[in-house]
Amino acid sequence: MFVKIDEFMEAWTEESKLTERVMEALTDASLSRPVIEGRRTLGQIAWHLVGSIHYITHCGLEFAGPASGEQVPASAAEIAKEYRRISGALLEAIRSQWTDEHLRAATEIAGEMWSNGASLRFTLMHQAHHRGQMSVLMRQAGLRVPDIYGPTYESWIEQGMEPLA
Ligand code: NI
Repeated sequence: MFVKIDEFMEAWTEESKLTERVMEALTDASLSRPVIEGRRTLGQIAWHLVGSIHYITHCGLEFAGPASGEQVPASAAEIAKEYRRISGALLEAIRSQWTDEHLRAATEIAGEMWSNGASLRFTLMHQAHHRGQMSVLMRQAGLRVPDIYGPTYESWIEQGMEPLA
C-alpha cells in the first residue's frame, strides 16, 4: 500500500506515461480485436482501463468519470485523450483533496475493509495488468507495440541488436 501521497503521485506519473504510449499506439480498426471470439475486445479493455480509474472515487475522492460511461468510443484517439484527462484528474483530486492521513483511512469495498493506500496500489497494478493484456492484443492486431518495461522486437533491431524471438 502507499503511505505517502508524493510516492503515489510519482509512481502514477511514471506509469501513466507508459499507458499513454500504449493508448497512443491504438488504431480505430484494432479496437474490435477480441481476446477470443465472443469475449472482450481491445477497445473494451482499453476503455475499462480508462473507466476503472474512476473506481477510486468510492474512497471519497471526487473527479469526473468518462462522459460516455460504459459506451466504448469508436475512435482510438478519443480513448487516448480521455485516458490523459482522467489520469490527470486523478492526480489533481489526490493533490487537492487528500493528505497522507487519508491513505491510512479505510473504506469498505465489496465487504472488505481496504486502506485507501491499498486501493491506490490496486489502481496502479490494475492498470499495468490491462496494459499487458492490451500489448498482446495489439501485437496480434498487427500494431507496433511501444516499449513498456523493455525493448520490443522492433526496437532491438533498430538499436542494431539481436532481438529475442
Ligand atoms: Ni479490470
